[in-house]
Amino acid sequence: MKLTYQKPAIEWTEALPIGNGRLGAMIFGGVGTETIQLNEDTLWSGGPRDWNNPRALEVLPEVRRLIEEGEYVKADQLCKEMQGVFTQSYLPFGDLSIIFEHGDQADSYARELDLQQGISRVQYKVGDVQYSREIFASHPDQVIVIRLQSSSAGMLSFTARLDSSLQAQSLHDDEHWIVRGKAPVYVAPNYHRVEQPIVFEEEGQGNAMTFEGRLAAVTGDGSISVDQDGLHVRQATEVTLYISAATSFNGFDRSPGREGKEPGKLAQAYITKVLDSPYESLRSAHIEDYKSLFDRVNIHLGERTSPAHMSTDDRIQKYGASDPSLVELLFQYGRYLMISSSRPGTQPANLQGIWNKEIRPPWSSNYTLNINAEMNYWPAEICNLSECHEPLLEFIGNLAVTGKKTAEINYGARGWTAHHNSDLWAQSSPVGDFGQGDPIWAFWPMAGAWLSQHLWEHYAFGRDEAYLRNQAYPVMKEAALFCLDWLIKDQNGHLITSPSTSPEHKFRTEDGSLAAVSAASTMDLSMIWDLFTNCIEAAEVLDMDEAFRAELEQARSSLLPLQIGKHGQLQEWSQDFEDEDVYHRHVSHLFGVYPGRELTKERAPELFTAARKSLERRGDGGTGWSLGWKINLWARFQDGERAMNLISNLLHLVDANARGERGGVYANLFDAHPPFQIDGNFAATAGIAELLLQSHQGLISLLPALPKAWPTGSITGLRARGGFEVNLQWSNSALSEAEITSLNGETCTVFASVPLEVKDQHGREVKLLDAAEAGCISFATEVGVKYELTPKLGVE
Ligand code: FUC
Repeated sequence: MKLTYQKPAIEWTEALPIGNGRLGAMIFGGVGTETIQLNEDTLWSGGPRDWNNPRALEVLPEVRRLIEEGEYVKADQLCKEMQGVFTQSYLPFGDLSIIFEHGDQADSYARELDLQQGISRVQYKVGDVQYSREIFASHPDQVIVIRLQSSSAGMLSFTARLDSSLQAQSLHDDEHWIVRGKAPVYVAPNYHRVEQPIVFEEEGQGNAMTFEGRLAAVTGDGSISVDQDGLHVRQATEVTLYISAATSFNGFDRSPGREGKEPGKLAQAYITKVLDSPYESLRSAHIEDYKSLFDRVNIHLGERTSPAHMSTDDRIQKYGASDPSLVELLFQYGRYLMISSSRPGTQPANLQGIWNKEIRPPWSSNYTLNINAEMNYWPAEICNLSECHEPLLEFIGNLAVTGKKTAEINYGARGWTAHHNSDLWAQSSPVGDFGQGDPIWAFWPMAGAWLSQHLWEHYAFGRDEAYLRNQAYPVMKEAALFCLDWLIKDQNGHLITSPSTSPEHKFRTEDGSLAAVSAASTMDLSMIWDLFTNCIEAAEVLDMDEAFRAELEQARSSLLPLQIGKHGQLQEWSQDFEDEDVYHRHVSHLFGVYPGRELTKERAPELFTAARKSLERRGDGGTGWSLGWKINLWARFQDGERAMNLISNLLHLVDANARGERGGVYANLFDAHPPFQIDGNFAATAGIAELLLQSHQGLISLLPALPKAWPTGSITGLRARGGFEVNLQWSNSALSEAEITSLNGETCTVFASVPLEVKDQHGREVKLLDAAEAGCISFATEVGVKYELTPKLGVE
């Protein structure tokens, strides 16, 4: 479980990421100069603003009329008047550079990222002296720790400094090197052309976010001094460097300038706290904390087929998915990245997780809510990192606050809504700078419906009823209220959405022009079905809101039915329009297959077949995240071979400077849209799990889509809905044993392709109940008990 390389990184996408949820670092591992690029997850441009637009409500009836009359292009135009501001941008914190006196020439160079310990290491020899570095981001201690060592006494001499590319000063006190700065008050998205894309406020205005970083060193035998050039260490054998960082961010609804925290105090406090701790105790606290999450899941898909010493980028290029252990690494890397970018109390992982070097990163490195932000969290529950899901769940709560105003002002609706993009400030309106955006992405008031699925799924897996009652359901209910008000009746009395888009994919109108908005895209209807269904089930669990439940049931049954088009495909729009691009990267209309649960073979066989046809038509190409979505979809279609093809396409090495629609991974295994976007990493992890275990149909399906390439293997610690933890072993491409631990004492229903018998952890036979579903077994469980399921001997 290591990423390994025999040379330092030159490109950022060769550098290795570490993180503690809040602090992130990209380690280049240079010999003469080490560069460590730093991030702090609350360092964003801007502050809370008014992004709502009363004009939206004024033009809404006219937009709806145009759509009804089939004037889609005109409707698109008018829809532009419904927009608000662009979101703000996630920012880089700074760069640490360490300039070594030993120079650049080294032998026996190696660097690695150890996923088992959450530590990155660099080693090399200069002459006879062996140098080594160990770097980690500690969650318990909230600092980045860098341990430098030389094999001969006193051979470490260097100068280190931390600098920022924002409006910042680098200074020092007697002991620490300090960087102190201000974030811009405005950063335009990288795709938006404006004269002044980055705006810092004038002196004395006091609205901007401020930040501070500190660097300190401890050594046993060397000398340490600080001056205006940096922090100097001379003739040491062992040195530990500590980096702390903080911003004035004090909540999504508070001015980071006027009502902010004091970053200087925070950065100082973090560092003072660790200076007296021995390195070993910081290191073991970090490892213990990290392993408590990482070790929950073990995976084995087959023996390594690439040579043991081959570097990770070579393995990707020469072996790709044909090396099962590289697929294991990809799977665990997604879990590693989640642990490193999303912890209780931090911000949710954004488009780049927490790792970003640019002031104007691609798409502002924001929260893109029409797929990417949700995709980030697909592995959280199934891959046993439920607490890492929390930052998103909290964030949804913030959006429900800002989005309530948007619902009211823009649409005159109850409840809350959010659109295609959001940011640290929980922006909830459409983006586009009041008419500059294309409605194909800017107009999409459905984020509340999609995000609410995460609130429900956290309960579906963990069964925490207090959480459902106090945190999740109230927000889900308000999202549903918005949808109830947003839905209108068509001439036949069906409920439809209008205006409606299928994210980022246009259709051809009768005269061949391209248009974005129409009525009732399949995705809208599927997400509303999902939200209403989840709300109904939640209210049942909580035994409340009977009348509301009935209203939702009524509305759900009145939704315009999904339709099958002329190619036998699941229609993407309510009319059987031609696609702008049949290979388009978004597969929004397949929401009901994954991540939803509306379309299954059992519930809706014809639509399920049509959905599969749609996916076939889309092909096996796409951006990184698009490939990731398709892995999950093929898993739900129980086609392991097709999923394997997608995994193979994703494990394609992408050049650091490539752009476009052919996805893959970079040398550091980061997902390449390209450019870098972390969503594809998370989707790949979720998809690999989904091939081995599914639980979206009220039962646990074991090895539903095992690819032939992994005839023998095992996975432990996956979670299934209903409060179960599952270990699986298989050989000859068939299940040999499953262990299911019940965390909530619910009845367990299991489907596998072989007949099974069940014993409890003491070897006692467990009585089977009558299973409602054909081919399944069902048994009652007790909390905390592990059940062993094995194929019945002699039964084929
Ligand atoms: C959506 C996608 C793009 C990109 C962007 C961040 O708009 O269509 O491909 O991933 O999000």
